[in-house]
Amino acid sequence: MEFVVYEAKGAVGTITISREKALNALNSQVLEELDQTLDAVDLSTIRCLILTGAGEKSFVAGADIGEMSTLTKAEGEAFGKKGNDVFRKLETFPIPVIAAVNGFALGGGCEISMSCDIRICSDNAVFGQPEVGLGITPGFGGTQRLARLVGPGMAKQMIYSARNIKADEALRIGLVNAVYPQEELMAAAEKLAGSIAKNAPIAVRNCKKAINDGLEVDMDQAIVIEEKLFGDCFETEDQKYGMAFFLDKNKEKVKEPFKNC
Ligand code: DAK
Repeated sequence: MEFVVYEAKGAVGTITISREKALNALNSQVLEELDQTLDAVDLSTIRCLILTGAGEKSFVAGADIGEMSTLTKAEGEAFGKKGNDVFRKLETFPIPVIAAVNGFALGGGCEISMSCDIRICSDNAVFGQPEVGLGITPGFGGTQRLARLVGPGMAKQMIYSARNIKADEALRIGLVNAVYPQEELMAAAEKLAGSIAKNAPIAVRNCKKAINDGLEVDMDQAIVIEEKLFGDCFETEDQKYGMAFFLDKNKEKVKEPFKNC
């Protein structure tokens, strides 16, 4: 692959969008490579993913404006569909995905970070939806996911004014969970991913599904979704082991890693 690098370390996989000379902007090739990379993740061993950008300046500076500027209507639709499919694949990916936002996250860059489960960022990160300044609306889910994450009032202010915000403001409005010095970001992402990967994998996957699916329906339906996914855990060896370990009074016993079962 030319623009996407994938590295697996233990139970954590890291996807790096690596098109530094264009600040990791998303062209169709990057989207296609991301799609293929996600399809190739070995879900029997990987329990958490990190998504980041190459370099210290930019996570993803948006969709590729050069490529978009010459698209026909049909090509624009195909580009939009490709982006939306990949973003949705990330959002519904069976295991959690952490966005380690290491600089600019503008337009499609902000949107791809919002398709991830958790966002942490470096102190030089800048978030924004500048699309209205380009004569378009956010097209990779920005109007929907930003409003759900930070509330409609703040999302409308950011989107209508096309104003970028810095890391400290992103933290204040709840767009990111934590801010780190640039040089500490990846270690923090790996530590967080490791803390997720050590827990019972099917339970973690079911939590992701319960939260995502539950947020799309009313509370009565959401509770039923939760009940079903809770019940499913009782068919796993990890549930039996996790509870038996707790109930075992032998304090000398060392907890074994959870299996994928
Ligand atoms: N696309 C293409 N190239 C980009 C780019 C982008 N989004 N952002 C930066 N680059 C390139 C620059 O053109 C420059 O290339 P060279 O001139 O060196 O060849 C190189 O990266 C370095 O950028 P700058 O020289 O501009 O660097 P600065 O530090 O001065 O400025 C910046 C950094 C991030 C503030 C600036 O580059 C900038 O404003 N970039 C554009 C940010 C932006 O507006 N992003 C939003 C793009 S719109 C759709 C769905 C979704 C979308 C579209 C359609 N459908 C459903 C169809 C999404 C739209 C967007 O994301």
